Amino acid sequence: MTSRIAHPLLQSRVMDAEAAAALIAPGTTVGMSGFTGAGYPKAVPQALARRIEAAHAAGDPFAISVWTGASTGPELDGALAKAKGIDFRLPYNSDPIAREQINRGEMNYFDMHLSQVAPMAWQGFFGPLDTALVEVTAILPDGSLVPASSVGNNKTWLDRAGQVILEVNRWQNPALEGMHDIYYGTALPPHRMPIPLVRADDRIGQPTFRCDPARVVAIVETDTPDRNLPFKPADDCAQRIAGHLMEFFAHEVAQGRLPENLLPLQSGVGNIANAVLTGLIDSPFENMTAYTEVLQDGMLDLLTSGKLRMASSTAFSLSPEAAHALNADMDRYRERIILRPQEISNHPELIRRLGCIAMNGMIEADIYGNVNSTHVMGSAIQNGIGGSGDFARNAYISIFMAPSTAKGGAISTIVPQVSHVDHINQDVQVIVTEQGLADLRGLAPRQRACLIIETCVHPRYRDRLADYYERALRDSFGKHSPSLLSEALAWHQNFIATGHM
Ligand code: 0RQ
Repeated sequence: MTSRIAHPLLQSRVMDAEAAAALIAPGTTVGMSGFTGAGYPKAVPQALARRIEAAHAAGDPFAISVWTGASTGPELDGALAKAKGIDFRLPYNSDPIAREQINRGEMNYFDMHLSQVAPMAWQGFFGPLDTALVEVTAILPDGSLVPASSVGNNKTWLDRAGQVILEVNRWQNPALEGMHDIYYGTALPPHRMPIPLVRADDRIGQPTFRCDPARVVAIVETDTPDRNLPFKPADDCAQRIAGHLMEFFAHEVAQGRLPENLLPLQSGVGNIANAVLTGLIDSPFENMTAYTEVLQDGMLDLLTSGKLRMASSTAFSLSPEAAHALNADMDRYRERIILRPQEISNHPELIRRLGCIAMNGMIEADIYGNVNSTHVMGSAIQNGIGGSGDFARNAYISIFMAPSTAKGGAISTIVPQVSHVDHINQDVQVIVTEQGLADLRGLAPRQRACLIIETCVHPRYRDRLADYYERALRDSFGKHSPSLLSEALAWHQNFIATGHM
């Protein structure tokens, strides 16, 4: 039972999930592991949810603040949200139950750049961290911890928390040991030093987390897989987006603006991003590298194909089949995958230095190239900005992609004005839909508008958008970024009123 816990003192801290959950008090803050459905604690959050439900049934208030790396799984966000046990959440959520509560105004959600979570926690902006609840693969004889399938903010939670609860998950492959690179050199101003990483495959840290065994109050053993959701097979739309991007990359190489093996790739969450990576398998590009935050099926396939030499990430986000393939061949992948803390995987200094090619999904873009990644109809959160802002602003090329319509064509993803801005036009260099790719680099707002309308908009909406733009050009208060203020958000208002833009 305790073979994964090689530290004698820590063996004596093993208990069941109920006993561990009893150590988390109402009103406290828990820093949990977990990033895009990988490496999150699975037993204690569910036991805590049961405890919270019992407290509520007895008429007692009980809620906690939850900090994580990014999204987790139904056993964590889902269970705690269902119990109405979270009153504050940061920094990224994709759980549908939590999303509903956030959008009903019942849960406070601080959606923030993923690279900034750890530094801000160190600065003390968020208040004290009472408990770190972290899933690990194993505990070594010296008490150091072998991370699991994500690193996220775990180093910071383990360093900062008043007490530590560990879940040792036997499902996590012991051969993960040695894959991680945990950097302990970050500091706050005025003591910050350059981070000594100059290539995507540099290792600058150590393979394990440090953790003083005296601060570990509970260890729970588990055996449950990560969330591991399947991806949709790439449909015609995703394949066309991937095709436009392959052409663009080939063109950039031909122009001498990208090397033949491209530059370190960053790829965001979702089915389109996954399809683009799969598209790269049949591309002429060899010996590629990735410096990204989430490693999806497409990237694993790219590694397997040999086209991708190595990938640096902070987490996996795999389908059950891909997780199985990874686990079956972990010794081989360990040489070519590095998992780092998210403050390093998403660090602006490193993204800028490496010259990443950032490829992220979007909800909508406007004719000037402002991008909304997070909000539906200006007020309902979908997921969060995640790492898209860290990468978009600092990338060598910043690309946003989406189908040109959503909800069966009722919505145009290219609109007169975005209903919420995550990425200002200065951070958006390329927009691609299945209709085409707009390279916006070096273009002024009016030039951008013409190119986006001509290239990216679905034919069903093109004439209306061109008409809006022409009238804006004629009647707008200023002519730098022409806009009809009373009409710019009318498409969204139409959708809310009629179900169609
Ligand atoms: O809703 O599920 O109810 O049908 O939004 O859209 O088309 O499934 O696309 O999975 O690629 O996600 C921007 C959300 C795209 C994602 C976003 C509706 C659509 C559907 C999802 P349904 P799709 P994807 C690194 C990078 C921010 C974080 C980020 C995201 C749902 O890419 O969260 O980039 N990005 N992180 O129907 C209304 C529109 C819509 C719309 C789509 N214009 N209006 N609804 N939808 N467009 C990783 C991390 O940071 C962890």
